[in-house]
Amino acid sequence: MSTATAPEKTAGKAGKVDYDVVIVGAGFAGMYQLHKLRQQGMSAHVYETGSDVGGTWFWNRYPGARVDIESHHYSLGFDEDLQQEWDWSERYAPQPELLKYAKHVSERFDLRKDITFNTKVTAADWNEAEHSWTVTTSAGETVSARFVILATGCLSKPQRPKFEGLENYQGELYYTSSFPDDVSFAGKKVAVIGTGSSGLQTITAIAGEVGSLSVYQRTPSFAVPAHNHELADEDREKVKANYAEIRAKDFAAKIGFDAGQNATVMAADLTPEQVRAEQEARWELGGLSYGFAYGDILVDPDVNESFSEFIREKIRGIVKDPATAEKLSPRTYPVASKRMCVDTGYYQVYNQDNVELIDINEEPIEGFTATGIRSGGKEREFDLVILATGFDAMTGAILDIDITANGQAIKDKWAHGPQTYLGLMTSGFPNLLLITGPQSPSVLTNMITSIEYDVDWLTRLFADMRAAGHTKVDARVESETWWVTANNDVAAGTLMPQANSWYMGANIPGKDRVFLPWVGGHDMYVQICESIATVGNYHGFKFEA
Ligand code: NA7
Repeated sequence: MSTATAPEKTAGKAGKVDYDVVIVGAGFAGMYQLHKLRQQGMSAHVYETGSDVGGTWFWNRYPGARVDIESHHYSLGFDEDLQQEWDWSERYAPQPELLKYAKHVSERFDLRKDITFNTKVTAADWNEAEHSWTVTTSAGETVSARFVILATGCLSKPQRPKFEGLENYQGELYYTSSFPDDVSFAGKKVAVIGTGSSGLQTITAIAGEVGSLSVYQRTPSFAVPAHNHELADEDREKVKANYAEIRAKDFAAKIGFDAGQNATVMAADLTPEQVRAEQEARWELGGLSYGFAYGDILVDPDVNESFSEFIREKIRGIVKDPATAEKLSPRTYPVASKRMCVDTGYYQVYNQDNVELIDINEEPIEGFTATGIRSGGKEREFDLVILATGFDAMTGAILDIDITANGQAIKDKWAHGPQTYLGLMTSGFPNLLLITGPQSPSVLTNMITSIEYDVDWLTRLFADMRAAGHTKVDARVESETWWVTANNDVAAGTLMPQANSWYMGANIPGKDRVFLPWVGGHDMYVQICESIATVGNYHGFKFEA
């Protein structure tokens, strides 16, 4: 690295630190980052709130929890032996298997010895004189580190709405985001609030076991069938023989996995019959591929309406009661502008006599009583209530940590939305790095692909800094402003901001409406980050020794 973009050099400022790097979070991002830093001879320590590794898959253990991207895509590709030795059992792996995989990764690379569990990082303060962070944990420990990496996950701060009287409810109450093991549903009167991916998966899994099920829906989801199935040995062998090609395609894809995207083919240029045939084919194929059939689904309102209406038609074909089918049919936002759900028999549940759907727009939830929920002036009694009410996405977990640098708090800087450079740094907070941060492609892609790319990019940054004798990196304000503007502009060119989605922060009362992930695609993001790091010599970053 030359110093063409690093004018503000001061020699030899850095003091001694406990660790080169403190990593926050032991999900796939934190684990892979730890492994890479060790390989580079850096000392790193991970703090994790949970009692084990796995992040999302440690916490989200509600019934039916399952990944919505095919297992072999949603798995780490950095180590050939790891991917050859691991056998996925189903097309879409269930949560217990994903957690087992995460544990396997931690054991295989001997990661646990550098992870402190049951410990939350509560604060981090930048020490300009020493070029280091002082990190404070919930255990009262204080350690210093040259760098802090936030591997805190995009969906890790649960949203827990303050329903009136919730504290008075005497029955069983669970959140999908922290579900206990061994909950029995048999014969019970159960309510589920929330119909995003977690709600849909829970509802589908428990409907056959409960006595009765009442679903409180605020906004219906678009769900496409998973056509999940057990994998045969020959399926696994085929994947294993082709991993190199699969990973290469995943990394080159807009969404971080190959879903047969037709990004350059526009539905508007085709006949309705051709489009219809493609919709049917994608429905039969199953999975998120449906939303990527053409390049204009999230740009052209007419094309989008055709893809929305096709799903509504499928709902009407599955759900026998027309009024229920209509309630389940999304009409207030474009398909794929909120994350679509990948279901395993969700709509069919509503043909059961013991299942009722309550549209809370017609029957607003007034609150909880000791024995149930009151909505629209009517009280229903429940033995068990499940809240599947989502997350304070992308910024929640970061802002939960009291992060300060040079008298500024990140909470204040991001009061009206995140400001990052490439989703990797926020200016004024030196040596604070983000994996799949806000304004990175992250949640609009296969998270594993995004995680691997970000970790590799950061690892190269550290190596280049070490080679150049630099101990401090920060993002330039003007580069950050450019990236934030680009992020908003690209999003504004799509239909995505029309939805009241967690992508927009719209699910959290009081959160500013800002489109949080980079919508320009993983492929373009990689091109930008690569050119900035190599051709641009880390243009937009400034370094000091
Ligand atoms: P989501 O997708 O944010 O779903 C949360 C659901 O809870 C959604 O239907 C919300 O309705 C509903 N919700 C939230 N707050 C309330 C209140 N106060 N009252 C009633 N209903 C409410 O989270 P998930 O955990 O299901 O999925 C997150 C991601 O995980 C998913 O996208 C996949 O990527 C995997 P709303 O739609 O906001 O009207």
